Amino acid sequence: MVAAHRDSVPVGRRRTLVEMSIVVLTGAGISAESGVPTFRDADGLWEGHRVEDVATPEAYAAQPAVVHRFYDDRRAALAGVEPNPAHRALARLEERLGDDLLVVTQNIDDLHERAGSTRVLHMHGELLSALCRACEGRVRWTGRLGEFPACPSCGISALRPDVVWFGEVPYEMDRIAAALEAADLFVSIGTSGAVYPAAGFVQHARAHGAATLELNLQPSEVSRLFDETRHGLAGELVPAWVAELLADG
Ligand code: BJW
Repeated sequence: MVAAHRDSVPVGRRRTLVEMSIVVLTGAGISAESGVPTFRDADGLWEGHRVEDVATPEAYAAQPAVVHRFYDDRRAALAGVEPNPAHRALARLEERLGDDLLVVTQNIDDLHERAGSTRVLHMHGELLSALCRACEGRVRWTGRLGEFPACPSCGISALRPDVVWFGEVPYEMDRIAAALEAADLFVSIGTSGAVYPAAGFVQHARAHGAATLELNLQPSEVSRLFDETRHGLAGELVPAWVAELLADG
């Protein structure tokens, strides 16, 4: 059962911009036009494997060198990609909204930050961070992990990618839940809606009175739950949506 929205004017125009609190969820689709492969589109990231089969702690335990090479190559590729107009539009929106905009990203790249966004939560972790399985410390990591380097804190060779695999608990869930509950508008950009808990955020936000908008190349698995959906390239849809908001506000 979906709760009634706080008022009945169209998505994104319910209040003046300065009064709105917005949560944006982003997925792989927002980085696709930067040249970062998505997971579930053709030519997806795992080279013919289902991500659900390989992005697991069990796959890492069985074949650590293979998993390290996969993340090491993606980390190295980050140096060759740039934020696109969708990332930059969200950074422009933050300049206007400040603390009233929160970007929750499932992506482990750093393109939101490089575009200028500062209020970003990486719920599935970050490529440029390593997590020590021995001391549980985190360290910024730009090199390779596949050579099994020692942890700078404890000296044990137990560093893994600081990412969230299936069966692990996503990061920052308390802050995300609080933001969804306070949001006037929830916007989902470039995600297939195939992975929970992120796919459930639209229902969480709606249940607490937010209007909801999906911007994606094609209908996602949860499109029907949104008040409004727009289909097309993030690099076009997001700047257009942000321009609408800024013009209204
Ligand atoms: C464009 C575009 C362009 C393309 N412009 N658009 C409830 C029901 C059923 C199952 C579960 C459930 N709750 C939990 C589960 C289990 C599981 C799960 O969801 N399983 C599914 C198979 C059903 N979830 C988990 O295990 C999660 N943990 C968990 O639930 O813990 C319990 C808990 C939760 C909360 C509180 C307390 C306890 C963990 C999930 C971890 C996911 N990890 C990965 C790998 C991260 C590291 C890495 O990057 O390698 O995260 S898997 C992968 O999928 C990655 C992504 O972040 C995630 C989502 O993918 P995304 O971003 O949506 O990409 P795509 O490729 O799927 O879609 C791209 C979209 O963009 C497409 O729609 C395109 O059309 C579009 N697009 N170009 C605009 N230019």
